[in-house]
Amino acid sequence: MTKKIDVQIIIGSKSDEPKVKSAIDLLSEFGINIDFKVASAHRTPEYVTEIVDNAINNGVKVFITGAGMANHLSGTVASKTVLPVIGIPFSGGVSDGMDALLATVQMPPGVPVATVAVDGAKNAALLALQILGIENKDIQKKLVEYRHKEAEKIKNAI
Ligand code: RP5
Repeated sequence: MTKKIDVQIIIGSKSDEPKVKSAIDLLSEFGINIDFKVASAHRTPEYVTEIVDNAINNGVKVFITGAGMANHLSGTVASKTVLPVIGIPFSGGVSDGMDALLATVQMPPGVPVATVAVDGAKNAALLALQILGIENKDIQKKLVEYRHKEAEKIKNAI
């Protein structure tokens, strides 16, 4: 089935779902067309390829990929496209996410993954919005409003 996709989100396991929820919520709040899938670079490599190809055919502009442990999902997706890939290392595994952080960030020269913090789903969504915002002034405007609102929350915290 064909549907316009702006951001393709892929996570390595259903068990990762709560860790990506904040990204899905924020992108939805901004009215972004997202597609969300679970697929593993190790357990379902062909399915990862299928998702990437389908997203490209449907106009995707940014990928967000998240996995724990040996997060090869982000690098694998990055190897299949020249579109930006934002990788989220998930907590768990060795030193609660250090393994996934290194697996995500330590890409060899030539195939970058824009890596956010361990469990940094919200920043992954914000970075995706900033990328989409380059060509879309409405998104930029909403991002400025979002920053102001967040700043107000801090100022009013006490
Ligand atoms: C990774 O292994 C997944 O992204 C998940 O974070 C971790 C454990 O996966 P499950 O055994 O819960 O499916 O590939």
